[in-house]
Amino acid sequence: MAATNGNSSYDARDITVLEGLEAVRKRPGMYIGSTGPRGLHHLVWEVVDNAVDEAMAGFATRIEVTLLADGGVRVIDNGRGIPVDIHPKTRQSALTVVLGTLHAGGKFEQGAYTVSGGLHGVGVSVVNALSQKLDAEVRRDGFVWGQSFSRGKPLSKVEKLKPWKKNSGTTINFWPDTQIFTDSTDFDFDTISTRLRELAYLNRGLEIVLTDERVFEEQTEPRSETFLFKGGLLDFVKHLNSSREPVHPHVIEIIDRSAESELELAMQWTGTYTESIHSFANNINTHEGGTHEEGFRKALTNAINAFARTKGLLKDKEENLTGEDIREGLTAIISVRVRVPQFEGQTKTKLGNTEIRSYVEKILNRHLPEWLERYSSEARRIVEKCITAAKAREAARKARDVTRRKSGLESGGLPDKLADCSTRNPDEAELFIVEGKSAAGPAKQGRNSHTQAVLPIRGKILNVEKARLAKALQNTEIVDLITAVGTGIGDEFDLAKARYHKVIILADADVDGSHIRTLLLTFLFRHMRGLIEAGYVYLAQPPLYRVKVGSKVHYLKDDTELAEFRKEHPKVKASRFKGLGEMDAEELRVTTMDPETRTLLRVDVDDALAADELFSILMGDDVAQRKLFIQQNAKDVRFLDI
Ligand code: 0RA
Repeated sequence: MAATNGNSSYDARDITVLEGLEAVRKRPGMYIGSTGPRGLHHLVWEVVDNAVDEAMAGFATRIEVTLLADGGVRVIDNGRGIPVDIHPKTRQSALTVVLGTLHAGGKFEQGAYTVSGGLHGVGVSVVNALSQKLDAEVRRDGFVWGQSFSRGKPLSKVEKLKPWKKNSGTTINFWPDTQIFTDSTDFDFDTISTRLRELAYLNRGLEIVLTDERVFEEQTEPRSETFLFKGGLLDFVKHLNSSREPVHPHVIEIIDRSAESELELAMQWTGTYTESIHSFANNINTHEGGTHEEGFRKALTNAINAFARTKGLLKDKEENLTGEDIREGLTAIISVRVRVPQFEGQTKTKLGNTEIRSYVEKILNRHLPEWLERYSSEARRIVEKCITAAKAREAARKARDVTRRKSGLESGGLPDKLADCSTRNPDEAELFIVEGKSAAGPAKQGRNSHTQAVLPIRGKILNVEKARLAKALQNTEIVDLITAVGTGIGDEFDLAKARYHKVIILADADVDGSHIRTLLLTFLFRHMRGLIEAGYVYLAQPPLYRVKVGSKVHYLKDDTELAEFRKEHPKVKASRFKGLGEMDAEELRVTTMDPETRTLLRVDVDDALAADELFSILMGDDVAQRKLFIQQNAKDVRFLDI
């Protein structure tokens, strides 16, 4: 509910809401999710979303985001500017109300914006409440206006700063409150850059500039990036497919604007074996899918099958291609704009509007067959790819049946190599996937056999990015893994059948270990994504160093910890573990396995898009791109969130 009434005159009910910013400071989590890094970045999204709303309404064309040297953030847009006129009843400037009132936002009047970003839309006032200082500057009505706040409270009235006949717009500077964000107020350039790039793709023609003016040791010049995509989603798909081999040259693009809703779609098939479909509603990434994706899938399956039949590529007696066959290797971005979005699901990222399912389906039923006819030689290649996928699926099914019988999956048998735990309560059960010949022994001895199971994995398991599932299922390591976890894979995946609620990858800290880790994560991401989404997948953190001071032994995770330790004990000698196998059972237990003393990293693919890109680059064919990526991201494994 908006805190203001429809005709934007304020009454007593609204006045009580004016006290609302105290509530935001008391329970920030209610408004921004958390006061950790995610909540902190939410402040930026909130201000940027307001500026993007101005762009979507057709007024702003450029947004500048600057990370200031003193820890603040500046967001400039060239929209209409937040209104400053004084409301007769409250005798307050609209600017003061927008920034000082909970939920007032910019959307007083129905129809001020056709559509607007939904999820973050808690209002700039929330940012104001959670900032130790916020300065607003508005350029409109012939002047520059300014007002400053501290922790949501105005420090002054709206001041007329100087005449201004040039462009209109809004500038918001804010400094997050260290009393609220007690862990850290450091903004992450890459996180912000990723989101701004995404926004620029989603809003074709909108120029977004990100500048980092903060001073780091290695960095002297401000770092700056400009995002402006004239091709919109088409450019987005090209970008995602840049490390993949397209099956056909043209990216399919469909755009529709009706009075009620808008649809933009871009897609292209590649020679890979996985689907990369990403959807958005009102600029928000709908990780959990929803009605727009459902409408898309239905129309796509129909259109491809109909085309295949009329061209005789699929014979009368042959079965229809399944949706899964059709989507193999497909990269697609679906973006809808909806007047009143309904977000559902665990993380409120599933679009619920039922009318959107039929809207998307209707538009695509009209345009997809048109495209396929017009580019019929490309369409034929697409269908051939789908038919190959169908044959491979049939082969995979057979292979799966065989592995099922072989592994005794149907009789509930478990892999011989698995040292299972005795508890049957998945909530307390943990599975350690242990790489390296010599580590399995100590891990089995060092575990708590009631709650901890150990599955040794030998050799490098198959790179699933380059192989179809049928092939992957010939690999005993993979079959053992699937059997032990219990959920099944792909279509048959069922989270409720997970035998462990922690699946922990334990690999050496060296290059080989990191390769195995990536291979395992790729497999889990592609075929058991639900396990990662549920937060069940972890990385163990074995130490890299052992140091002795007198008779006391310390374990240090990495070079940073060692350097820190050496400040206190400059002369200390450290021995480096070459592999997990060098640790005895007790050492492994204390440092890595025992819940009382270990640390785990939870694997988080909240941002499936970034992960998708990451995996296709890390595991795909383009060696040069992979090298470049690793050089640039050696220390930045973004899909991991502690
Ligand atoms: C309220 C009403 C109007 C625009 C805005 C707020 C607005 C808010 C923000 C926040 C950042 N940049 C912004 N730009 C505009 C409509 C103004 C009109 O009708 O002229």
